[in-house]
Order: sequence, then C-alpha cells, then structure tokens
Amino acid sequence: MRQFWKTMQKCDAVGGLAILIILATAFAVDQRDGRAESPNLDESAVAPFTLPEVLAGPDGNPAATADDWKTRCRPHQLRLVEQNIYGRPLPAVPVTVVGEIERADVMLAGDVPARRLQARLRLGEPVDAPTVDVLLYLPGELPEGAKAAPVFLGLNFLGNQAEHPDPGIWLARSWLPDDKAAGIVEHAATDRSRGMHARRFPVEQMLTRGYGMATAYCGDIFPDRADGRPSSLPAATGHPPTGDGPSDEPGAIAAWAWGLSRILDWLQTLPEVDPGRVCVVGHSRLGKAAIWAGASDERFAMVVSNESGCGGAALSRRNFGETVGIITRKFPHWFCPAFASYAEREAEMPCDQHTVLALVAPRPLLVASAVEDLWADPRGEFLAAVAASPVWALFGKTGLGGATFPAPDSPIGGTVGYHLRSGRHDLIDYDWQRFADHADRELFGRSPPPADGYPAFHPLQTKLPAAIPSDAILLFGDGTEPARFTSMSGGPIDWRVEDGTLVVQTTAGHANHILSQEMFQDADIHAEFMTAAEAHGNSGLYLHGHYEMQIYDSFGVEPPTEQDEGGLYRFGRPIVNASRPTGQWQVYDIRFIAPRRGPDGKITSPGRVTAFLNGQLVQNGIGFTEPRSPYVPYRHGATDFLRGIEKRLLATGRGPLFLQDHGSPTRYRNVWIRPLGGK
Ligand code: GTR
Repeated sequence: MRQFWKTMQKCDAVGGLAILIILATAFAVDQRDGRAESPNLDESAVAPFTLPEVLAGPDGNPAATADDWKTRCRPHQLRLVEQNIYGRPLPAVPVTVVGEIERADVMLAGDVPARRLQARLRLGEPVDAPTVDVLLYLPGELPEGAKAAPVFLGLNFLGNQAEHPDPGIWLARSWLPDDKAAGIVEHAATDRSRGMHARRFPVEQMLTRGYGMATAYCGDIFPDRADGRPSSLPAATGHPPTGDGPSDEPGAIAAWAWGLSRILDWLQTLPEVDPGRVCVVGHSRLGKAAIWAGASDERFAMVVSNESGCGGAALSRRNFGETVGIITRKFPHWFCPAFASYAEREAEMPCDQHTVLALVAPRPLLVASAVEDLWADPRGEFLAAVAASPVWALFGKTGLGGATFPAPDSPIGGTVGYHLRSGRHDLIDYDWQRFADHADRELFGRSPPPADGYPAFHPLQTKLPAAIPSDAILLFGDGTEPARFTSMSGGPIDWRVEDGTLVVQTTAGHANHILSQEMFQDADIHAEFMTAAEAHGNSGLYLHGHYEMQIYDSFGVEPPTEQDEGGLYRFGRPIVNASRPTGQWQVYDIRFIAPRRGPDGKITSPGRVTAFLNGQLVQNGIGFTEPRSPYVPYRHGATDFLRGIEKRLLATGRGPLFLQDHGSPTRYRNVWIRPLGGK
C-alpha cells in the first residue's frame, strides 16, 4: 500500500522392428534434404550408440593410474576436443585494468551488505586492445577465519546491468542482441534493461552463503552473431576475421572460454578473492563456454554446466534433442569448422561431450538440467556425467557414483554432481543453491545448510487465467464456488462477486480487508488481479497479514520504488517494473517462506519472498524480519478476532493471506495457495 493514501541408455526401447523402420525412414528423409531441423524428442526412438573410450591415450590404451591419465591420456583427449569441437587454444595475453578498479560498499535487498567491484580489463598489450567490463560482488562480511571469498564467475547474455538492479552497475557498451522487452534497443543497453535477467544471478542469496559473484558480458569478447568474428577478441589477436580458417579455427565458445580465463587472471590478483576457489559457471550456450573454460584451464576450482545441452554437457551421439547439424547450421560461429563436419555422422567423432567433462577431473563438476528442457537432452547430459566418471575413480574419487537417472529436484552425485530441476530452460535460484551446496562439500569439506526440500519455484505466467493446479487450495476461482475468505470481524465477507471476479468493497477507513480461512506456514501463492482507476488501484496481498506484496497502478513508473507493484512494502523495491496498465489482468506468483520464531516469539531466522509478476522476477528471495508497515491489518483497523489470529500466528507460525482494501475496487480471480512442506 502507498503510504499516502497511500549405460548409456542402452535404448531399451529400440527392440521392435517397427521402430527400426521408422528410424530408417527418418534417416532417409534427413539424407534426402541433408537437414534435420526438428530433432528427435522421443525417448523410445533413441538409437543405440557406443562412446569412444574416455580414458584412452594416443595408442588407444586406457589410463591405468591417475599419473598415466595426467601425463599420457589427458593431453591426448584434450587435443581431440580442441581439434574436433571448440578449436585450438588461443594464446594468453597480458591483462591490465584500464584506469582504476571501482570499489563500493553497498547494501543490497534484504539488508545484505556487499562490496561491489567493477573494472574494465584490457586484454592484450596494445593501448587500443579490446576491453571487457567485469562486475564482482563480494560478501560484506566473511565467515570467521576467512581472508578472501570463493567466487562464482560466469558470462552473461545481456550485459552486466541486466544481471542485477543495482543502479551503480555500468551499462554494457558493446553490441547487444535487440530485445525491446528487456530494454535493449537498437543493439544498446538502456536503463530499462537493469535487472531484467536478475533471476539468473541471485547475488544476495549467494553472498549470504559466503560466495562472491562475478560476471561479464559475452559480447565484450565475441558478439553472439554469425558475423561477429571481425569484432571479436580473437580477431584482435591476429586470428582470421572470417570463419574459413583451418578446421581447428576456434569459434565463439573458445573465445568466451578464453575470456573467462583472462578474467580469472585478474580475479587471482585481488586480495579479496580466494585464488584457489574460483568456480566457473554458465547457462546454455554460456554453459558450453563454462565447461570448455573449466576443462581447458585447470586453475578453475570447480566447473558448473547449467543446461548447456548440445556441444556442452549432452552427448552428441545420442539422437535426442538438438543435434550437431542443427546447432552448427544455426550458429556457424560457435564451434571450430571440424565440428560441423560431424553433422549426421556423429559416431565418427573421436571424442564426445563426456570427454570434455572428463577433462575437469579430479576437480568438482556439477551438471544441471531441467525437466522441460528437452532440447538440451537432460538424459544425455546425465549420461555424459556417468561416462566421464571413471576418470575421477582413477584419482580415488567418486564421480557421479551411480547410473540411475534421478527424479526431479533430487540432486545426486559425488565429486561430480547432477540435478534435474523441475521446470523449463533457465537458470534460477534453485540451481544456484545446488551449486553452492556442491562447492560447500567439495571445496570446503563442509555440509551445506539443510535445503528446504521444496520443489523449484518457476511459475509460468504466459496464459491467463492460469490453469488451477490439482494440489491448490482455491480461495476464489471464478465465482462459481463461494470465496473462502472471512471478514475482519470473523464473519462473512461483503466484497461483491461480479463477472466471475471478487471486487474489493472499499471503505473510507481503508480497513475492510478479507483474510483466507486457510492458515499456512510456507506456501506458493497465486493471485490474478486487475487494478481500477480509483485511488491508483491501491490494494495488496498481505502475507500472514505482516508483509505486503504491493498492488498499485505503477505502469511505466521508472525506476519503481518499494511502494510500486512488485515491491515488498517497506522491505524492497521490485527488481524491475513488470506492471501492466489498469484494466488489464495481471498475475502474481509468490513463494513465501515464513520467518521462524523462538518460544519467546522473537524471529530466529528471517522469512523470504520470491515473487514473479507478469512473467518477470520482481523479488528474488528477499529476506525480511519483523513487520515494518504501519498498515498491517492487526494494527490498522484491528478487531478482537484479528488479534486472536495474530496471537495464533506468533505461537504456531501459521497465518492467513489477506487481500487488502485500500480504497480502490481492485478485482481478483484465481487466488490459490499451495502450502509447502505438507503443512
Ligand atoms: C539455443 C541453442 C542451444 C542453447 C540455447 C541458449 O538456440 O540451440 O544450444 O545454447 O540457444 O544458449 O539459450
């Protein structure tokens, strides 16, 4: 509310003759037109395949010991990957800071103290050598005894400013792919792009776990477009500006990986950074780059692939999802020319993506997939991790430690970890928490904090009204069933149902709220709403009656404040302004983790909110403690009934959802709760 008014998949299923015939027909079609743009997404149509021996040395004999691997076999396998997938190595160049490193102590959302560093790095000797802007956040306070922080380093897609809403982040200056919705206009970053990809870079949560977060824009190194080569860093270091070089001419992925190594050169000079604990991470195409950076540069302490798919963690020989042919035709600039030559003859490649993963051994590796990301072939990513694991065994370590494909949201593994997140192709807080868990175990030998065990939170908000999940407790649907809400005095509500919507019955005192009959502790909350012209559409979702997710006509307000839609009132401004104009349906999905209280009623661990508004992340796990709003319904217009509700809330941790009256006839529909943790 406003303050003024406010086994390698032995292909069990390919037994039947019928399937073989279908496959043969499919291949015939492929051969006829030479293309296979719609890949196989049917598990039962996966053909059997044999992977090249990952442990083999140049004579074909497998490594027998860790030393044998290191001296004889690894160099051989590394060369195979260079020659056939990403290209020969690019030379290291001197890295210097242009001007000064900018250091600032900042307070991030949820009262998380941080040190922000920004530097422009010149890669190469000449004064006009190309530059890369690096953004680094470090924990404001280090754990006792620690002198420097471990850091996750990854490239981003839309510039550093898109990774976090912090207004102090330098805007990207290089060419960017146009994306009006994300504030990239005429290939340039605008202020509107700030925080647009923040869901992929949960700085506050990772700092809270003790990890620093570093990033740079991939396009500073190699613009991600077929004709990007002339303005890429390799071109500036004397590589041919066309893609017609020799078969091992490196492409964009090799250039991005090389850029990550140069940034590591710099990170290792910083007193605040633990030089032995820099983890390289990346999503999708940038996951391919992260894998290759970590495989080829052994200074990276840990390697994380998030949904890197074809040419990343997924086996090319497995005919499921994106293929070598599809990827090299669509992105001719990503790989070395030799890779494209294996289109539709993957079985002839002397290595496969398990080879790339194996090069990370004996360091920790984490491969992450998502259930709905079939294009990236989650099972193929898993099987590559299985097939790479014997190299860890040579070092006396458990690689993945099993060959059973896990259930969603159930991480597995040893020094090689794997998880299959529920949801679609993306990089979200759930994934990062698992990366931190893996680093806790593998780099520090400590147990990660207990995970909440809740499924990943990744709501799809593209279609309204949304389909009601079968496990939802519906508080109000379309008016065909009575609303499961109570008035402030504990009686029936007087809000009217109109055209299948529940309309706020406004009062002069702005205190005719309604509260759910359902009491819950932690929950996912869904609410569709439409603001009205009166009183700026002011209303809100009061979580437990203590914390308000703002509803307010905020369309076009830049920058949005904590009183605008998407804000957690009195705690945090929305990461981006995702609101729609009054008169349009909008949707909130909120994961509410209630604060925990001790026997004296005092908070022992803060609560957290992650919220999506109209498809955009507006709160990313923001932490909060005691209520700060003067408008909490237990005070503003409180009744004896409500005092009783609050008393019970403090004693049991369970409370209701309030829909707020703030003088505007806001409409609601499809309001439901999915309690978490069976409570
Ligand atoms: C796709 C590509 C994938 C993956 C993805 C991404 O178009 O086919 O291999 O890299 O892009 O980077 O988002």
